Amino acid sequence: MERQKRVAAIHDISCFGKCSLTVALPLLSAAGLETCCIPTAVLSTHTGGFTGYTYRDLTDDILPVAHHWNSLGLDFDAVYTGFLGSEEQTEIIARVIDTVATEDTMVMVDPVMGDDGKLYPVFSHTFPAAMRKLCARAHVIVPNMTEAFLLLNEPYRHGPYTEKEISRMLDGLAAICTGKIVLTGVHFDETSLGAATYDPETGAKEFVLRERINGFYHGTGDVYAGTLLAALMCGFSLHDAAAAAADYTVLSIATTKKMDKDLRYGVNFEYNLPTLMRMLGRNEE
Ligand code: PXL
Repeated sequence: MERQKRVAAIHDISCFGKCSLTVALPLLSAAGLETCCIPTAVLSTHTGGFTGYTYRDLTDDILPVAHHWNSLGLDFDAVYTGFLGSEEQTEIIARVIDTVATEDTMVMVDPVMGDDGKLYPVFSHTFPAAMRKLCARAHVIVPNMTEAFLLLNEPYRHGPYTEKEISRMLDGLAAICTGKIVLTGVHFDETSLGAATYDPETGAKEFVLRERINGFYHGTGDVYAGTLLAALMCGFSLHDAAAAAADYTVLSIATTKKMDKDLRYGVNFEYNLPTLMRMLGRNEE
């Protein structure tokens, strides 16, 4: 049997609303990965559309967890970060990477900061600069269009976009992060939606577009990023991993749409986990 890969996922726990760790852990486990986590905060719900949520900050616990892991001699095939509660946490995560990552560890940063042209209200206007520094440490970044504009320090522009415009944005992001780039929320018309990828090793810029399903479903960025990492860890190329992530996100949205649920409650990604395992080739082992 092949050696089991080990991943560290560093996000908040939103106790209700399916995002961050409650999405990352099951997806990565379904991919057969040993999944460890560092919770950065515990909230009663995510912040997207709910009010009155509780927020327990765990900033002081993050580095001690990493130091303890280090004392045990644990090594990691990937470190994956998402929603971080403060600028201070972005600096602490850089120190976690220094502590637990080796030269063989893939660092994936999802620079969770906003959506639909808006910075999430929990973040100050100086947060994107701090996130930019963390992206510089990554081998893979997965910004959505809002986050890409924030990282580039440019005003947001609604799509549809042109290929030239997306190519220019990928070049700008490549100046911030020398790793692979997967830009989500890309569309050239109103009927499709997907991602653009840039691989600095080959210089290839590619697009993965799928039919758009209307409606804003919360947590889909986390389903996309978790599946992307799962596929990369299973040996998929950047383009194939971006395609698998798009397919699985669309499948999760389509399943949710049939159930007519509150869009804040997150998508039903659980129903199709057996399909994800097949997509990742896990049933053939
Ligand atoms: O899905 C991104 C996310 C993660 N964690 C928390 C959030 C959000 C987006 O709103 O509020 C706490």
